[in-house]
Amino acid sequence: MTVKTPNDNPLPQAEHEHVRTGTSPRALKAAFQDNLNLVVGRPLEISTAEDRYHAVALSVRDRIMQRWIKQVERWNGANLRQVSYLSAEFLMGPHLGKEMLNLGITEHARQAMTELGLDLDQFIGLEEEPGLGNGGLGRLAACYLDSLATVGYPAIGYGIRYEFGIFDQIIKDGWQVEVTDKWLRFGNVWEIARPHFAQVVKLGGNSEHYTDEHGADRIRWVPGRVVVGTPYDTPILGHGVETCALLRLWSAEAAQSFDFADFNRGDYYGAVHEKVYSENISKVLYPNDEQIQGKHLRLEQQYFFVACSIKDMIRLCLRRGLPIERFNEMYCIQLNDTHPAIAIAELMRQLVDKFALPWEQAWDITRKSFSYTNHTLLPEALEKWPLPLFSSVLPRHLEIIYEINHRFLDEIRIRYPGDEGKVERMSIIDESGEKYVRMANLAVIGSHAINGVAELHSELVKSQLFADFHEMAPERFHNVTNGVTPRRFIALSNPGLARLIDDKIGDGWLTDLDRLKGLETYANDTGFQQVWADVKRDNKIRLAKIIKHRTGIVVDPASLFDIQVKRIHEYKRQHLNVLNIISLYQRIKHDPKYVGTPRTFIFGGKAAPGYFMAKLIIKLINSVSEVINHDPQVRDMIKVVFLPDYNVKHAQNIYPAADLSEQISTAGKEASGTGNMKFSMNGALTIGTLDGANIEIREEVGEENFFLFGLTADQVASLKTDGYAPYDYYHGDMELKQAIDLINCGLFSHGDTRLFRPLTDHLLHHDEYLLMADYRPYVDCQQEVDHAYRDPAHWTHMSILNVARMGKFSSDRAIREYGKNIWNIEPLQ
Ligand code: F58
Repeated sequence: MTVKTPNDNPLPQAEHEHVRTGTSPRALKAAFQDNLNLVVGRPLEISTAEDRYHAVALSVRDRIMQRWIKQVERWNGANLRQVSYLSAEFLMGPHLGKEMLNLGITEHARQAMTELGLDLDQFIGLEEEPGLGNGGLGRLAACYLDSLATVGYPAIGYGIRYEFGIFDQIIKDGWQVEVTDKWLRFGNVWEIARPHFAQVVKLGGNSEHYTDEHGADRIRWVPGRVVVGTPYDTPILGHGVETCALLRLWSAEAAQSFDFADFNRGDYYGAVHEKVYSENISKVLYPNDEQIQGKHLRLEQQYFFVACSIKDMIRLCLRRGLPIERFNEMYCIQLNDTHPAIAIAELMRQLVDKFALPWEQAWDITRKSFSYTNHTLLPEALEKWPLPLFSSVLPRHLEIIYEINHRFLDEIRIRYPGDEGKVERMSIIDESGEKYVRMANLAVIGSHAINGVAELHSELVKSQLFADFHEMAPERFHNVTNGVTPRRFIALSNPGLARLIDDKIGDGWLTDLDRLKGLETYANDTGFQQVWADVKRDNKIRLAKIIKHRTGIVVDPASLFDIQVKRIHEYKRQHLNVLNIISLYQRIKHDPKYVGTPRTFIFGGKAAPGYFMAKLIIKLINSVSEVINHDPQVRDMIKVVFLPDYNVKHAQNIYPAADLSEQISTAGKEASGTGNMKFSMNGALTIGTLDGANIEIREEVGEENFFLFGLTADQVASLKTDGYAPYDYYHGDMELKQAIDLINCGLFSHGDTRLFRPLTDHLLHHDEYLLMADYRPYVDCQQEVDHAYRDPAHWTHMSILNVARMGKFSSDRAIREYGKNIWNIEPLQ
């Protein structure tokens, strides 16, 4: 029996049969066998599951390539402006399931495998995830590629092919332990190396003046060393369309000529060292530690991929027959935060030093090409490079930045005579102490458009972070609220829900998410509520099995699944969640007749390896979990689970199973959040603050369908200026005091009263993120949640409305807004 999957739209009959491109079960079966035998080189009988995964993946890839080839022909024929999305991170998630979904061949592939006695889902589960990103920012880049392809904008995502992505997290004795992620161990079938498009990148050395053949004074960069960047291409197919985006990731290698020179001199070890040193550049993704700033290699990484990408764009521009003067007509370059912002200086260098354009013309082209997205207001996350480090890696770029800065500050002095404070704040060079290059200022000055990622965040970008720049040119500031792809985060992750939606409103919603509104009519329909609740229950059973398998903890799928998954950070306040759990625990212990809603609290997320407090929060969650889960008096009421190694693959099993989504950051700190959207799209209700995109989610789903608590961003700011005294809250609230005291007395740490002191002391005496102030409203709001969950029909009604009203948060909408307001381009479709 074949089951219809949502949005399986097979191609017309004729194409079904071709072994490399056909999409019928028969063609897919033949393709699998061919690939297994002729490419993987294994007979079916003795092939391993990995071999078979490879053969399936190759069969899918063939079908994508066919579309890619057609598209390249189309692109070449048309004079289209192309999006270059520059990002140090792309957190793509596993490809196989998603590509089959977008091709519309999942069920045919499943049937083909079944006929061979094989299980497609086993292969989907085997795929190593390319974890080339830390969290939200990298995942956003991946969602945007999916949407660029689906909406039909010509686009290339440029980034780094890290050999080691984000570490794998294991938990030992409650602590996070990092394990290297060897995602390339079995190769990567989705990519194609393109060594003939390799680029040479200079580093270090110095710049020198020379006179060219026309007698003009010119400057050139004489590098200390060079490395080669080889591009690896992965086409990313859109959903239900023939268009692809391209992900082009650069891998660093030694420049051979240098090796040979050393070999010839007999310096074998010197040559090997050079090779190893060069390859280091794309070796490892930096975790989002605070200490990144001093890292020489990190700056080299950033420049490396940016230089390769800009050269690649110039190559393509000239190949198309466009003169370099028209570069900006061919490209809109989006900077995904400041990590690629050095591209501004690099394009200037190319235009001025190499193509000998006058400075003013080069600057005009540059500013028309670039736009910049800011993803954080946290001061410690704003990139700045110590001047000596910067000049040792990029001496010529520093000169160019000085020139950009000099001209810019002259303008400021004319416009605001005597306002040296403004000049200091707006300067690209921070001269307040040790000197730094401020990458955010470079990004703002060198871009025609700047945007934040949710309405509140964009307002704060204008009023706080870049207030001086905004005052000067308000028209350059925009908001584009983030979005996520419903293909991965509904259809692929939650097929049960997708089928249910298809049955009710047809299958067009996946590329037109506003159509989910059609579900509103059924929100009160008890029959529909029942099947809706059944889907949720099935997803919870699936997650419960995973939890049992991965942690040994048994959880009850009938309990409320209360989930907080995201990077561990103090501003995200996982420890506020823990304080509520401890208070609940106390209440149950003290009141034998306590009636409440049984809950399973689920956490997941990685801490940056160098972030002590975040690691201590993980230890606290696990310690509380150990005590509560083993206490016979409470364990039927509450369970606490820390699911290790939160990543895209695991996330796909988590969002669909959530009843409650925890979005509890201190107002004003979370730029947008995107997990909040993924939960809501899967029918979870949110408990959250007025922060980031929570505000817009609440506006969309209706305030009665959202559990709101806590200080607003304005209240946070005034509380801080008025003098915040966390200790007073501790003394003023018995339950809060008990929770903190319980941690301090060693109950969760086998009697060790010092273990969690750094955390509790910080809360009592500093509490930068105002947990103490938000504790009571949070705990009370959790009581409302408890109450609401006891009315299943109403809860399901709210759940349906959450999904029905999530249209705005599709990444397709976000990408269309970029297209219209920032890039000024029209989609192909
Ligand atoms: C995140 N930033 C924001 N940065 O925190 C989140 O609110 C937002 O939804 C998301 O971007 C997408 O806009 C983020 O994930 C990083 O991971 C950086 C990576 C490079 C090192 C510094 C952190």
